[in-house]
Formats: sequence, C-alpha cells, structure tokens
Amino acid sequence: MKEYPKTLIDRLEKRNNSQPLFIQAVNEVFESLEPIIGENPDIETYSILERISEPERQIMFRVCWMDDNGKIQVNRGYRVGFSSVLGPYKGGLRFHPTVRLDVIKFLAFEQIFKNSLTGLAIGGGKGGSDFNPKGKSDNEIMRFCQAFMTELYHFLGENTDVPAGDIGVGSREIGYLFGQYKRLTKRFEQGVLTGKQVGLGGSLVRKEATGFGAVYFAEEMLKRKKDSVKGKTCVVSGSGNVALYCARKLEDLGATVVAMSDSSGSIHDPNGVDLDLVRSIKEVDRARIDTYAPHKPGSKFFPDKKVWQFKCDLAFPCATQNELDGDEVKTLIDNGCLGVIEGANMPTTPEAVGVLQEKGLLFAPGKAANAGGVAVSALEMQQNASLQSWSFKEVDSRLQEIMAAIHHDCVHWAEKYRRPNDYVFGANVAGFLRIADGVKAYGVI
Ligand code: NDP
Ligand code: 2IT
Repeated sequence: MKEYPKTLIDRLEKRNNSQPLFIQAVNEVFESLEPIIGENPDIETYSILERISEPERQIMFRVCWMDDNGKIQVNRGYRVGFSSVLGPYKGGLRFHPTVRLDVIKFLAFEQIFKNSLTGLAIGGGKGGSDFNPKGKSDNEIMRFCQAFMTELYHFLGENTDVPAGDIGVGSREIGYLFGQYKRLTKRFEQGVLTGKQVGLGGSLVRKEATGFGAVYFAEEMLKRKKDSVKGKTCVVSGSGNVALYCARKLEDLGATVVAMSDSSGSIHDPNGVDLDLVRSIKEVDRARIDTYAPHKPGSKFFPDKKVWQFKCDLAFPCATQNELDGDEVKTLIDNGCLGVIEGANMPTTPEAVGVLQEKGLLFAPGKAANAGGVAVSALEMQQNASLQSWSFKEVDSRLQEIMAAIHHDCVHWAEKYRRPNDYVFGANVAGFLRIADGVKAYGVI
C-alpha cells in the first residue's frame, strides 16, 4: 500500500484498536483507492481520507425497558453519523446481540460509499442495539422500540438523520419507532424513518428492494458476459428480508434456489425451495428454519451447516458479515460456482474475496449489489416529501434503473483502470470520487 493510506491505516488501528470490522472495511476501500491517490494529489492535500474515515458523530446511549416479567432490562443503543457530505445520515438500525460500536462503525462506513453509488442525496449512517429480539413478545419489542426512540429522537430529523431497518428491524419495529417519534415530537414527520408500512407512508417495493436489487445487479453482470440468471442453480444464505426477496426474484427470473439458512443451519431442497413456506416460517411465525423439512418431502435440514457446501452456479450471501470464508469459497469453486453476489454487508472475508478474484469468478461487493434497499428508502423520502405514493411498477422500474446505473459506474471505473472484472475497485472508486468532490467543495468543516 502507498505511504499515505498506509500511515493512515496504522493510525486508525491505534485509535480504534478493538474495532477489527471497521478496520477491515476501511482497508478494503483504501486499497482500491491506491491508483487514484497517486494521480490526485488533492486527496492528500485536502486530508480527504482522514476526514472520511472519522465519523462526524457517534452517539451511544442506555436503553432501559421492562420485560413481561416486570424485570428492568438494560441495553446499549448506538447511532453513528459517519458522513453528511451528500445528504442527511441514512442507514439502517440493527438489533442483534452481537452489535457493538465496531459493527455499527463498519456498517456506517460502508453505507457512505453505497449511498454515494445510488446517485441520490443521502449521507452515510448506521445504528442499532445489542438487544436480542429472539423470543421476545410483541409487547416487549414495542417497549424496547419506544425506549430506544425516547433516547434517539433528539438526533433525528428528515434533513438530519433518517434510520431504516437492518437485521432484526423490519416494518413492525419501524412502526413502533415512528409511533414513539410522533408521540414525542407531536409532529407527523413521515420522512424521518423509512421502511414504514405502506399505509403509514412506506414505499411499495421497499420490503423487496434489497433482494430484488441484488438480483438485478447479478443480471447486469451476467448480461455483460452474454449470460443470464435464467436456468441457474443458486444458494442464498439467510432467510430474512434480504434473503427471501433475493430468492423470490431469482425464482421469478427462472433460476432455482436450492438452499437457504438461518443461524441454526441450512435447508437443502434440490427441487427448489418453497419460498411461501420459508416466508411463513420466518416472516410470519418468526420460527426456525429447521421446521421447513418436515413440511417438504425431498428436502433436508443440516444443523449448524452453511449453504456453501451445496453445488450451485451462483451464491448470494444474504445473512451477515464474514459468513463466507476462503475455504468455503474454494468449496464453491470446486463445485463449479460462477459467481458470488453480496446481498449482506461485507459477508465475504478479505481472504475469500482474494480467492474469487484470483480464480476470475464474478464477484459483486455488497456496497454495489445491495444498494437497492437504501435507494428505495431514498425514493420513500422523495414520496413523503412530495405527499405522493408511487405504484409498485413505478418504484420497481426506478430500482432497476438505479441498479443498472450502479453497475455501469462500477464497470466504467474498472475498465478505465484496466481491471475490467474488478467490481470491488469500480464500486469503491465510483463511490469515493463523488464524496471526495463534496468534501473539498465544503472547505474545512
Ligand atoms: P433479517 O433480520 O431480516 O435476517 C437476517 C438473516 O441472517 C436471518 O436469517 C438470520 O438468522 C441470519 N443471521 C443474522 N445474523 C447472523 C449471524 N450472526 N450468524 C448467522 N446467521 C445470521 O436481516 P436482513 O435480511 O435485513 O439483513 C441481512 C443482511 O443484509 C445484513 O448484512 C444487512 O446489513 C444487509 N442489508 C440489509 C438491508 C435491508 O434493507 N434490510 C439493506 C442492505 C443490506 P436468524 O433468523 O437465525 O437470526
Ligand atoms: O445496509 C443497508 O443499506 C440497510 N440496512 C438499508 C438502509 C436504509 O436506510 O434503507
């Protein structure tokens, strides 16, 4: 690595020494930027890398709430506003027991570049809590969301910071959060949260957007190779929001999804996973995926196993960070896999990305491939601001255009620097340049 980014990474490591995920995310971006740093001395002169790798603000707060047994529970809440160069902080909230500042910072950092790639006026942020929604009653979820928003609402606003969902946060949680925001502020400020249910100002297609968008991106990549998703055998990790609608779009386009998973293990269904059944188990009953196999002859549940062991043409990691490692990628390649498209944020380890690139497989990084979710969130903000609600077809066609434009930008920069198949490079450079221009334009702020 060049001296300037390397010195910076060393400094970041010292100042954030218990944040390996954040350092992993920054490293990947800085590595990609090397060729353009040499050609653009302004990047160093204006301390652009220093400024984009230090969050503008980081809020941490205590969340006290009472469980159904009358016991007081204490969790920690976070909201990192990483960059408002391109617009209000925008990014989801994650409720999961593994959440810590490191997780939120890496996600917020990734979000800056992803949001820039959409071409829309949204900055980068992320938040969440170490609250574990599993096994909680609906009333407990509501009380937690109300307590969380009671601490966070001071910092939000449709022009300041606009949260949405992520792991453990869907339209139910957004409804409770929005309700509490409205109660506290006495304002019906619709654009302060996205991912709302449709009747409360939510956008059609927001629920499907991340998964659909990842498949639209995959289709663009394959089109470039004179190929398509149609007829492909696919594995999708996870069975939450992103995984479910990724699988749904794959099926719509004529692919077969043979395996899905959750944190308890994987199901393999060689004739094609029954997505209505998965949806009813995971989205409606909030149960475990092992209950799938007894309903579906010919399918099998593999406890504690990941989907990467199954033969496929395309793999879509849609669960969580670092869920696909170097050995697992080698297994995918040995089984004839053609490409990996990231629906989740940073699901592929750096070692695994190296293997994929060395072997010449297609690889779509999450900040490009999963940008459809936040893009439709921005469309939801547009609809709220103009008191409109667009049809499913309208939003879906805008989503397709946005994903095609992101793909185009990635390819443009990758080809310009003679790395025609390097989507990591293309995505990082395309996302960065727009932000760098903004940082410079504002002066020293
Ligand atoms: P959900 O909560 O709806 O689903 C998460 C899925 O991943 C579940 O199947 C869950 O299994 C599994 N999972 C979560 N954490 C772990 C873990 N530590 N180990 C193994 N499995 C795990 O979340 P989403 O679908 O919304 O998010 C999935 C990924 O996509 C995340 O990386 C998120 O950041 C990213 N993303 C989400 C967007 C959105 O709009 N929602 C937009 C862009 C990216 P179980 O049910 O057992 O917990
Ligand atoms: O990682 C992501 O892009 C999200 N969780 C969605 C963010 C949003 O604001 O819709």
